[in-house]
Amino acid sequence: MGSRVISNSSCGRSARAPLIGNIEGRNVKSLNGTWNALIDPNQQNVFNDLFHYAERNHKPAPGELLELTIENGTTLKVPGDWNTQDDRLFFYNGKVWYKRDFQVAKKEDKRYFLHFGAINYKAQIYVNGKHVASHTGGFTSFNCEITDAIADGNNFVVINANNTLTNSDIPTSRTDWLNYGGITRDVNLVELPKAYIENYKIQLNPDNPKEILGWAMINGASSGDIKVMIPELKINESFPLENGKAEIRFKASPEFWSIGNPKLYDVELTYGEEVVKDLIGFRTIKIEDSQILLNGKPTMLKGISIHEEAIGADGRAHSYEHAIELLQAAKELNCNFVRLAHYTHNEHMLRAADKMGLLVWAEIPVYWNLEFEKPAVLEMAKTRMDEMIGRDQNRVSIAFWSLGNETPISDARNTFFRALNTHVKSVDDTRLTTAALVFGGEEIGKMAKEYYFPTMAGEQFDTWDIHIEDELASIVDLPAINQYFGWYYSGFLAPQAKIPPLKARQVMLDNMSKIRFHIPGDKAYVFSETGAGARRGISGNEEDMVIFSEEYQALVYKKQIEMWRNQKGLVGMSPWILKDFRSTMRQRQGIQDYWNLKGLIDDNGNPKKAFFVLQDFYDEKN
Ligand code: GCB
Repeated sequence: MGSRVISNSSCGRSARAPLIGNIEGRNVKSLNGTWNALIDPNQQNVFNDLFHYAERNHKPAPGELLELTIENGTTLKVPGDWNTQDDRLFFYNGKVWYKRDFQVAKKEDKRYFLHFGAINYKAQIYVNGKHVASHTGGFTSFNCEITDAIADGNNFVVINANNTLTNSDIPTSRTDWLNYGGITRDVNLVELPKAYIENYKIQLNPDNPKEILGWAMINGASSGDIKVMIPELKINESFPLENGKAEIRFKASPEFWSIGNPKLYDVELTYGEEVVKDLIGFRTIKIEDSQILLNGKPTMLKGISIHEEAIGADGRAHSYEHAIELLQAAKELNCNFVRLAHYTHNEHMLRAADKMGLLVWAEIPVYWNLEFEKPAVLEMAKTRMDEMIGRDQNRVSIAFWSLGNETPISDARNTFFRALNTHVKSVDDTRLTTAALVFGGEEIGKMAKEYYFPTMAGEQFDTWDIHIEDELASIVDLPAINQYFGWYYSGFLAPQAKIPPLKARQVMLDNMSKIRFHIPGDKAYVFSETGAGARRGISGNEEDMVIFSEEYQALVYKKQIEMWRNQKGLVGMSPWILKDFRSTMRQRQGIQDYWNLKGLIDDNGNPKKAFFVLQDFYDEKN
């Protein structure tokens, strides 16, 4: 059982505090709604002007000349990205100031916190004119204590959100998704007792499924007992605190949570006057003999990748309803597994996946090329992981922690991943680690030389062997491969083989069933991405292979499926992607218009032809 996640933040009565686990199970008041906002594109001195008025919580009087003040500025909905709330902010990367008033009936024997589901990317928080916390990282939750900063009655909070990304950030500014800015997830005011349950972990012992293991941390007291109750299992046990932490261990034989039977138990933790309620499931996940075993049973991962964008509602998904709609679409596809790419999704997704019986791959935005050689970048990645695990460690659906996506091979990068993998294992050993490997141009070049040219010269090959030579495959428990046969790779093959692009695509498709992947150590692996772009409504004959037609996308899926059937050690897949998503990289006018079109459903949830191809394949695997 891994150790507790320790937040790197400073702790005080008005400061960023260690993450409060299970925010849903606490006494909260939502601060969602319409907030005042001021755009600060030039990043010049707005703070001072704003602060001048904000300090006094100045409300403009009729006839008063105020220009740069938030009360006279625009408004934005929270939670929500700014890009899709105002056309002028669609491409905006920079600072926006937010403000809202809130009331507190302040009690002397309580402590007060602000909890943020996520703010992208950097956040500065001020309460009643006082700086109380800062946070970096656009996809994880954080909270700050404001007990000493608030008064009984009216208070106000000012937040500066800045979504500017640099080469030293995680992610960097180069991403194939829209860098949605703002307070993108729920904001809550939290009232807690002086000594409260900070966080806890309650999971099945991975080595003994008849035992439950975990820990609980108390903030504000170091001794006493913490009580754990699972009424349905007749568990009612107390565990003593030592230096504020209790080790939890008891015998139990819970019914397993599984894909067909997502059994969750009511779990109650009590410390002093505080009772925290949660819904927790129990299962084991392992890899043995090149198979994924869920509760000891071989399980094929029939998956789909998902970005955090709502169906039929522009922008970042942020509600439980959005989560249900996305996961429902995955279920219609006959999935039992979702890859939540490429960053930590909101907590609603995990709660919904727990209830719907979907296995989850959870990821941090270590994406493409980071400054892997910099120790600070590794520390940042560890913090992203700690924050994700600290929030989600009791979500039974999460089977895999993904360390990163398509990172170019180098010694520095391998050292980085070895350290990150060891770190994750030390924090949580009830899940498996994974990472999506890049497979691309170089390999295709090699294939062209080794296979295509000799074949043209008359020599016949029965198989196209692809040997994955990336050390990362050995570092993680479950290697995952992103491959785009039938889509990008013809673009590499055509110049190598000196054939026209259309011919290159034909060669690829004709030969896909001959491809055989070989993974170091013959480990079990998944295809974490594959796919092709199609704009719903564009059609063409399959034989014509019209780019962006639904028929061509469907053809690529058919050929992929033929290939999947021939792979040894392939234990699942999560093709790219459930729904079309916004990306500023996709600028083909009249077709893409800033959308990545590899979705199996369009933005409004309408299925494309390939949806049914994958749906049938997954159905057959039932
Ligand atoms: C990839 C990336 C993913 C992209 C996708 C694409 O390999 O991992 O973030 O969106 O390809 O559509 O090119």
